[in-house]
Amino acid sequence: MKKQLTTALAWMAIVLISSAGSAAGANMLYNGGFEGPVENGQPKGWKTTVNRNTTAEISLDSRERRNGQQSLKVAITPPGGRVIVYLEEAGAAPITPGADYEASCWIRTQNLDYNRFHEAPAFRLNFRPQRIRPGKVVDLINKLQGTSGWVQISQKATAPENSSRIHLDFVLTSGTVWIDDVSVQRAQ
Ligand SMILES: [Ca+2]
Repeated sequence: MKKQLTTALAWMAIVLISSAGSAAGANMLYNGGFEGPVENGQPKGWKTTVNRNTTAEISLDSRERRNGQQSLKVAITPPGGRVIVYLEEAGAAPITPGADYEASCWIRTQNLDYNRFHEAPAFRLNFRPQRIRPGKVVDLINKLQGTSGWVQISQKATAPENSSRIHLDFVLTSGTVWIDDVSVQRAQ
């Protein structure tokens, strides 16, 4: 009887570890596909901020999506400005300091451009409270110029010793961007 109980506890431990997302290959983001509900005007697990003097429309789009029922759509009117879409603290499982992580997303763009300050749209990966310097940044103009349709963008980073969570965001400047299937995984 005692042995059976020990086996059951061992099983529970395995299930708990894998559901916390620390196993390699599991997506640590809870709403990376933007399928969750809208809470306080924001997609669950995410926050969006629109800078002053920026005209933007942010919505969940059920027509243009890579997976599931919807994607996040951000449409910024020329001459552009700055919208930040960032992962909320509670939007991902905690990380293991010293481990390697790969962040990936799928993006589709239309009339993507710099803003009036010549700032480029970007997909950024970092950690908190301790950050990596420099942080990982993919310039979306550089990566997506001349493309149409959904494109996958990935980047890797090692979590610093005093970090406990991922900081992931999109800086959007001008034009329309659809984002779907965002994931962060332990690198294999
Ligand atoms: Ca989706």
